[in-house]
Amino acid sequence: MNKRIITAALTGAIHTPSMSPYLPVTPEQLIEEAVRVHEAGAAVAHLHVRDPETGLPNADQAIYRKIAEEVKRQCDIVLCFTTGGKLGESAENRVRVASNLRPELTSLNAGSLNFGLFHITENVREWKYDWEKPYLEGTEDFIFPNTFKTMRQYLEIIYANGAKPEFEIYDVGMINNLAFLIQKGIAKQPVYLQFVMGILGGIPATLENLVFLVNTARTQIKEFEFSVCAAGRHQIPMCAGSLILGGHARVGLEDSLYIEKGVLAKSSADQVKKIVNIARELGIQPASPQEARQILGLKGMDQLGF
Ligand code: KMH
Ligand code: ZN
Repeated sequence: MNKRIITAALTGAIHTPSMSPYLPVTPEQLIEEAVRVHEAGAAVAHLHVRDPETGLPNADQAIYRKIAEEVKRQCDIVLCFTTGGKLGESAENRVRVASNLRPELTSLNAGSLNFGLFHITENVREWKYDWEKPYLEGTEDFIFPNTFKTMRQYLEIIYANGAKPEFEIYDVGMINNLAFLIQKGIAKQPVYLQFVMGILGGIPATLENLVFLVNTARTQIKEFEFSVCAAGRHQIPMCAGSLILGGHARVGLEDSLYIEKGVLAKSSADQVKKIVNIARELGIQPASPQEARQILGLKGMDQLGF
């Protein structure tokens, strides 16, 4: 059976509460969303956490644990924890979740980039919280730091805790970064690539660029699985392109707040259902969490730290 991994990125650290009433903020909302996306066909839930009162992204370990334990109690979805965290979070705080929770999967951002969000403030008429506008506008002068040193340090921690890194690739040079880390024995094959497309500061979300990324990865990295996530209106078309090229797909309100032009998605599960329907029309079935574990070589739920 042609099985592919559908990931749902539930909340992220990009969108802010004033942009959508459906953006999950509290642990309870995130737990509900993780179960909902599992029912809709997602095999992996990608998790960030936020201050439950204000929605400000953070790296609160107690909140991570509360969500992880409750979701695990309710379903067997794979949990992928971000090591990207809130924009501007310290390197130590970002990666702490890997040693605290000993998850199966964590992100690993494979290079630094300008992470521009200042332009998305235009379509918000009224701000609920004081932090939102400065957080977004501040990205005009923000570089998302992922140096070779922090990548090495993160990978040591991730591997020491039995997790697999999902390498976030925002541009073609990051494939070269990863090829270097593999060659030095710092990153282990087979690797799992998440092509992150359409971020201002990264590679534009076009099919030509996706083919370019896949071909470059085939040239520079021997064994890999790849997935695609794309910002905003590019989300579904680029995920469909990934499926056609043999890849996996990531949707979720972290990357797009919409289900179609001008219509806010009420849940990441709506986007999961949409990409699952497209996959099925292409003769592709969504992988179950267990099948995703086999595809990615994950350690299984009996070795988690939660
Ligand atoms: N926020 C996405 C653009 C991470 O969390 O470490 C990429 C991402 C990376 O999800
Ligand atoms: Zn993320």
